[in-house]
Amino acid sequence: MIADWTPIPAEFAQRYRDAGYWTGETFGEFLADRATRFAGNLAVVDERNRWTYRELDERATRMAHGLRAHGIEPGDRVVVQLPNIAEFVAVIFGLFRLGAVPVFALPAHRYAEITEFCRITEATGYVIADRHAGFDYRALATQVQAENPALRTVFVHGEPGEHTALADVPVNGDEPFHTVRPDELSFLQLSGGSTGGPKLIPRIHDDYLYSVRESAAICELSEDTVYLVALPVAHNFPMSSPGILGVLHAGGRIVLAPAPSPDVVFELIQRERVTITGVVPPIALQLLDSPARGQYDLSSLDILQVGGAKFVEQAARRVAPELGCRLQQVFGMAEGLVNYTRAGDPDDIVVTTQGRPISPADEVRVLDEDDDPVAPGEIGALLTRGPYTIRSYYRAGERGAANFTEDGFYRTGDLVRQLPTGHLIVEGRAKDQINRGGEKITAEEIENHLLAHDAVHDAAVVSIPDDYLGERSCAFIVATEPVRAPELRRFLRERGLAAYKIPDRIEFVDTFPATGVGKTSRRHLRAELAASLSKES
Ligand code: OOB
Repeated sequence: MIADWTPIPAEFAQRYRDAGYWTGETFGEFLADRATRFAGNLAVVDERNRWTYRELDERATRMAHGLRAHGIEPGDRVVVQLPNIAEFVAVIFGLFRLGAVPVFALPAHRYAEITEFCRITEATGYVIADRHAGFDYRALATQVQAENPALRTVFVHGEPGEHTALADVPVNGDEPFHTVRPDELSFLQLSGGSTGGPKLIPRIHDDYLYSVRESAAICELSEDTVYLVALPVAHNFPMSSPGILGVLHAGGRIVLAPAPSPDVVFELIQRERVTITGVVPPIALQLLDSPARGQYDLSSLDILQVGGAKFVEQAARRVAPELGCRLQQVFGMAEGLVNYTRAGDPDDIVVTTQGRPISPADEVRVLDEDDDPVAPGEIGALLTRGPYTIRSYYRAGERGAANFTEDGFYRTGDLVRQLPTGHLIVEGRAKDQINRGGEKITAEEIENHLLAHDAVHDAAVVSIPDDYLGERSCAFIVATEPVRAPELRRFLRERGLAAYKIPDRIEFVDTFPATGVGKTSRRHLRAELAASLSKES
């Protein structure tokens, strides 16, 4: 039998334990411990709830008992797709306690993505909200369930329709839970990916909690921390960099924002005396440019973290003087490696670099096209290996193998320069991905959907520079019969593609540029099309 994924090899694991990086802590345990230490402190705040640590811990335990009563077993995969609400925290800690494995989906995902997650993981449960941002997730769930026989139960926050009400799930119980091992699969996170369909990232308690603890230390979190979740909570950045897990680990307070608009964010910073939040560059720009800013008291805000996509220096320089807080750049990836600028870094480093790795054990290689090291300070492809970076994707087989070297380095697909201080500057990308304001789009995935249309002979998806989002997407189409852009967009939406993946621009061409002899290289084709587009703009 082929294993689902390749763990970090035993000799490395031992090294990480000996160094004190992997401590054997698990998610379920750490929350129980914090519930005793910080019992009466507020842990989670959203529009409707204010839960203390004790309350969160009790809710997680009751959720675990209830999920078990509904047939969810240790090791089962459960797709969790919830908006930024307190129940998200109760559900994931319920699953952790039970030893079941959350699969983190984003609210923007639709049929095409969710059905893939269910198919790959053979999920037995799917947790949704009834409606959110004008979309009814119950109908989506019914459709997904029809094609995934393993998916037994859909749990709905709100009106359940034909499914199971999440509110009815929690129960008291005293049957003990399966003992969760720290080297067990703890959850599956999503990869932006660069080839093929979505890829799932297997993380274990030991490796993830190491990154969480160190992130909390780097960001100087404490019991006094109030962290605003402005991004979708299931994304790796607000989850663990230091995110909700870092904050709970430190005994601080999580405040969940229902949307990342300036008014909502400013209002919550003022009302809850928020000390730190993390956003993607377009949101940082909105906060900087919002005329409403002056009407709010933002004096509690100490750190604005910006990451997920490149934050240009010009904007980075505005943060401290205009928002009155410190900027921290975060360059991370759900596969592992996370870089931060630090409190003691000179201002120039903070505004011009994307930080340096969390751990002294993070191995970083900057390589040329032949996989040879570039001269110090030169641009090259970033590869990494370390105590919290995966060695394989989950159930990806051959498809995933190209992303790793024989000796276990992950090919990030990012082009970087490294300073003598260890700080990395992200200079571009070698992977066929579009980074649309932090939301990652795989060119190949969209092309495959376009190719399914009868009128499409060939398709190439490229990025176009954009002042606000950093990049937008453009699909070049060679058509076999007349077809218009709105029809193609509608076609993609009907296939159930998340809205952020629908091409912003669609260009029709007679042929694609020739790419030399032999096999057509999509990589070169995309590069050529992107170059001609940026010349034009
Ligand atoms: C974060 O994670 P993912 O998995 O959504 O995306 C990772 C990719 C990186 O490989 C890089 O291409 C890009 O997103 N990226 C950045 C960046 N931060 C991420 N590119 C330039 N500058 C940055 N600061 O995006 C993520 C995970 C944890 C913490 C923060 C971000």
